[in-house]
Amino acid sequence: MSRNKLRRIFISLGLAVVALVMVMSIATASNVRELRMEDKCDAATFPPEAGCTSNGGVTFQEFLAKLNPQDKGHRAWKFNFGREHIDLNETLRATNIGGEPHTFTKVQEFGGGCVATLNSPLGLTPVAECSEPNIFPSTLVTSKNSLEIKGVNLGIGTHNFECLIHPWMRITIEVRAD
Ligand SMILES: [Cu+2]
Repeated sequence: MSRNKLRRIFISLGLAVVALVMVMSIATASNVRELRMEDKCDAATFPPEAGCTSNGGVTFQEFLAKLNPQDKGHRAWKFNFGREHIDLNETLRATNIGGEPHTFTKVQEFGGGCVATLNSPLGLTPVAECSEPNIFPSTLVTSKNSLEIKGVNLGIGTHNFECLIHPWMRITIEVRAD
């Protein structure tokens, strides 16, 4: 076998390895699990401070009617995941498909949010995380936007997430070893 031919074989082998590594990294990057943050707010009837940008069909009157300790808030405001765990190498992507801003905040214990006017009719007191100064800017997700959290950054175990505006929006997600 000529030296040139051998070199060409080595080069193509090298290129094959590079291509394989690229394919593998793309496969890893697509390990995203989609979670939806939902609401059905109606921009026409919600007060401006609610920041509602859609016509979801639930009027502010209907929303308020569910804001009591028995109903625990309107059911259309929810985190929708369809599963209860992710793997350590996966990424959780929480996308706000509703019309209002929501937070996707990891909390030590579920409790009230940080908005007194929503807490009090529910009979809830704020979670400890409300006193963290950057908690809103770092976990707020406005309509049509998303927040990504890597499993490795959460660590193995169970994690509670809550909306600090609508505190009945809650989910517990387990991160499992791969
Ligand atoms: Cu919310």
